[in-house]
Amino acid sequence: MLQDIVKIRIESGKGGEGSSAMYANRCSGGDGGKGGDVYLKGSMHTYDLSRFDPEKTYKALNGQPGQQKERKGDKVEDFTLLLPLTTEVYLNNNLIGKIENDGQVLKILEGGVGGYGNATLLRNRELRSNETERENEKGVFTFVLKLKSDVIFIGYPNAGKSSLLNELTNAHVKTAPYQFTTLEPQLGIMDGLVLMDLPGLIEGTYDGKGLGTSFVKHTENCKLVAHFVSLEDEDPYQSYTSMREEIRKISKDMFEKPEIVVLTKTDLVDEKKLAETVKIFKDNGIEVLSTCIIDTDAVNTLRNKFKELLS
Ligand SMILES: Nc1nc2c(ncn2[C@@H]2O[C@H](COP(=O)(O)OP(=O)(O)OP(=O)(O)O)[C@@H](O)[C@H]2O)c(=O)[nH]1
Ligand SMILES: [Mg+2]
Repeated sequence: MLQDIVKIRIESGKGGEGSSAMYANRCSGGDGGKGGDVYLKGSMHTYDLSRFDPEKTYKALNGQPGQQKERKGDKVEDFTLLLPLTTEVYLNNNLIGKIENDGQVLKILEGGVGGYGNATLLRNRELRSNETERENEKGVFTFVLKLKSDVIFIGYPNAGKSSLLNELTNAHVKTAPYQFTTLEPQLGIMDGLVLMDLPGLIEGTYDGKGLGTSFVKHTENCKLVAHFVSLEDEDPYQSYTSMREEIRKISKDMFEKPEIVVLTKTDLVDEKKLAETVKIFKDNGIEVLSTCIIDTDAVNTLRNKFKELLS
């Protein structure tokens, strides 16, 4: 399963303890060092959130204790968690940031400052050996991965979405002559454009039938919807309108995005049915293309159409 949401506890490091060392009968203990801060960093080499264990607390190192001869505790390394692109970051359910670019850094927790050594306390009588100084910061963070793509592939199961993703891109997604072969979003790259094949939708997906709607968050960032309709269907235009109705219920945002209809499996129908079907879509003002995985020219036409619509 694509791990696209996770909730974890994170803590920065506590400040190091102040030293109470004596040297030649004199207070000579140094201050504790600062605890580690916590950062999030975008990485294009991590693809999901499966590395995070919701049972675990992620914690930066504590600051080093102060040393004698007024030496301050050593600085510890900060703690950095790598996140895939694009990940939204929530603290107690409030959005506090978005990791969108490789190398982008977001500081989320500040390490505690070190406690006072006895030398500092002696010089500054107003200070007290205040343990709370060493307090670290803590929080429950939720990461939500929203995959980024240029085009999303939607349609009924078995329409041929994954087969075309494999033809158009570097992807090797499983295809099969039965429904719901694709269980989670699949990405492929076509001439620098990201195409995302989604699990098949059916009437009632919105009400929890089929594979559900948890994929919807991955559609937010896309620019174009490719709506696949199989010419095997008895009435492809009816299939199309039923699916549009379902999409409208699932996500208004997805419903309103620019869309192109791709009629698939042209090899399975005669010229007459193909021409009639294309005409019905065009008469209704819908942008439509027809294709088949063994027709290289038609696949290339589809490739160029995507590029044209996105340029
Ligand atoms: N004859 C013919 N069969 C095709 C064509 N495209 C795909 N198929 C077949 O149709 C079946 C379904 O294809 P998939 O690509 O798995 O369909 P899908 O839309 O991804 O299906 P789900 O993952 O279940 O949503 C497979 O057996 C494919 O080999 C085509 O152009 N012509
Ligand atoms: Mg599929």
